[in-house]
Amino acid sequence: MSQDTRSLRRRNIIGGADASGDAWTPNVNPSDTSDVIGEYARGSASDAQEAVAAARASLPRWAFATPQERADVLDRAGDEIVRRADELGDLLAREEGKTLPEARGEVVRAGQILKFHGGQALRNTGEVVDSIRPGVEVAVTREPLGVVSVITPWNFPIAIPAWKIAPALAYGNTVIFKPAELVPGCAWELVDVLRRAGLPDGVLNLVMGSGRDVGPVLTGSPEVDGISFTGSVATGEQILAESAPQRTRLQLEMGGKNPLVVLDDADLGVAVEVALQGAFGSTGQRCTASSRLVVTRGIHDRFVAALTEQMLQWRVDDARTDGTHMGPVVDAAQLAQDERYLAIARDEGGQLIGGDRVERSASGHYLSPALVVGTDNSMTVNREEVFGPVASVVEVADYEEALAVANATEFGLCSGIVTTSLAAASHFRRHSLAGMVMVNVPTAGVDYHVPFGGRRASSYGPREQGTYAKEFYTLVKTSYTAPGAP
Ligand code: UN1
Repeated sequence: MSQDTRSLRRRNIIGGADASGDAWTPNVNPSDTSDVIGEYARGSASDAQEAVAAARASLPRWAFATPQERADVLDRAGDEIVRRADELGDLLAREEGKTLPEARGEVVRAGQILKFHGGQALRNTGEVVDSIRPGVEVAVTREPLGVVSVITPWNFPIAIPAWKIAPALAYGNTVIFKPAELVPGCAWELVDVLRRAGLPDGVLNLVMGSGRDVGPVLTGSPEVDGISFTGSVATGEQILAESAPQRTRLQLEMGGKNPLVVLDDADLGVAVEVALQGAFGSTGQRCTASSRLVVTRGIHDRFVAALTEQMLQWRVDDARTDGTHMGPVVDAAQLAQDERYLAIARDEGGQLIGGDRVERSASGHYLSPALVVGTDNSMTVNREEVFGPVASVVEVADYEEALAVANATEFGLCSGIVTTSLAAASHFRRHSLAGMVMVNVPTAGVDYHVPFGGRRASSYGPREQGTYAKEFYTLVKTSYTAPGAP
């Protein structure tokens, strides 16, 4: 590690300027905990208050900016992110631990998201309708929601911030952005790119730090009109309770316990590949991960054998080493949580394959992919989100039982099925109680131009992404005009 890197310090960005402050959090590489990327500001409640005030003050300027100005900023920023995909992908892999190809892909996706919403800024169309009264015209238009708190998790350090911030800006809102403490590096770069792309001061404010310190201001202030949050169910429910008295508009994306159904008629190669990527891609640290593999009897043993064989060949290593299939777990606390769930799964009667600590030359949080076989759907590992490289297998008799097990969860983010039967695929698409249904593709890894979100305990509020993002980020106005005297 070079001396330069050691001395890297990044401040919060409030009102367009570097904020003062003297509390810092080291940004540690989970592949090599001796590698400190830099020190990032740990904001206070008063920083958060200043950021809310700056966002409020700049709202008229941005809410009435031309769509062209908003489009240009987002488009320029998107171009820069795509151009710097190698460099930013390296930073992402280094601070979060997903592999370089995964990290680079996420950076490119973030750039594409910014450019997509740049285009959307120019398409904020409304409706003009004849009134039921003669001589009156009715117009339905969309105005910015206002000041929005964007609170993001550590597992997609640039794509999730991009898919919340880009539509917020496209529709004329101002933002206070609070990234997860573990991944301030990509967050800072994203804000820096956007400010250099021409965003006026105060439109996008960055408050890094602990949720305990800055969260109550960002979620409880009467000056905040909306909160877009992705993270745990517990935090989401706390935000729901704390923001209710202010009637703040909410968009909450929380956990998942996503089923992947594998039917007897599936192509075995497709089933194994879809399960591997869905369960263990990004170290399984995705709310869209396929964590419950619901497999019919006729293919169960062949599927488990083939999946195990592939899984045991996966190389778990430094996220930035060539040939690594799976990077480390994000930190020691998450690793302890993963291992706790593996112990519970074993105690409740599951048989564990893999799930071992792995030693590498550098000290990182390495865990090999884990498959728990012989489980039933009532076991803890099938009810609670682990958020690690852990999948369990539930054997079922037939499609009907598979569908019932798939739907028997308090969550409802996504679901998948691997089958060659059009009838089964069509039935599953209609009857799955999830917000997103995947047929013969992994449950994780979504497109950015279509809606994202789930049902039940997974999601609350309007959908994210694509054209649907405007439902959260705009207020509808219906105006009646009588041009002349009646
Ligand atoms: C994806 O699977 O492409 O936190 C995205 C998460 C989700 C994003 C998943 N909100 O894992």
